[in-house]
Amino acid sequence: MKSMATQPPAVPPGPIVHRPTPEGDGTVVLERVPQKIKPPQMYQVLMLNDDYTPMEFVVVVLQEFFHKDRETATQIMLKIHLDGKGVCGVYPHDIANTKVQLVLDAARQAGHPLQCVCEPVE
Ligand code: TYC
Repeated sequence: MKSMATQPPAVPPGPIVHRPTPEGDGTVVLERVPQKIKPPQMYQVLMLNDDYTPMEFVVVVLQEFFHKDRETATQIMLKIHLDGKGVCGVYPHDIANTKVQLVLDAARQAGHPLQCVCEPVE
């Protein structure tokens, strides 16, 4: 069996630059420049309220596709029902888009007009 990682993945070292010294005698210093990395832009997946999708269907979607427990799923569903929309989860772009598509496919398959969208966080 493969052993489990105990450390977070190491940040790859930044590039090395060749910097001539101020003396101008041809001496060059090799300098490691810190890597410029940013965390990925995150996207929140929102579900929108409508008058037709059954509450139970929304709760099950939140449990199955967003891994919410029954109580949390019910709270999110009720928030959407009352406020018009609510956040189901926050993910990198590809995962957020996939979640939206899975929800829309399941809703259409079941004949419900449920709407689900994603938008960048901040
Ligand atoms: N408003 C719906 C009803 O009363 C329930 C509902 C909740 C629908 C959340 C969509 O995203 C939704 N049956």
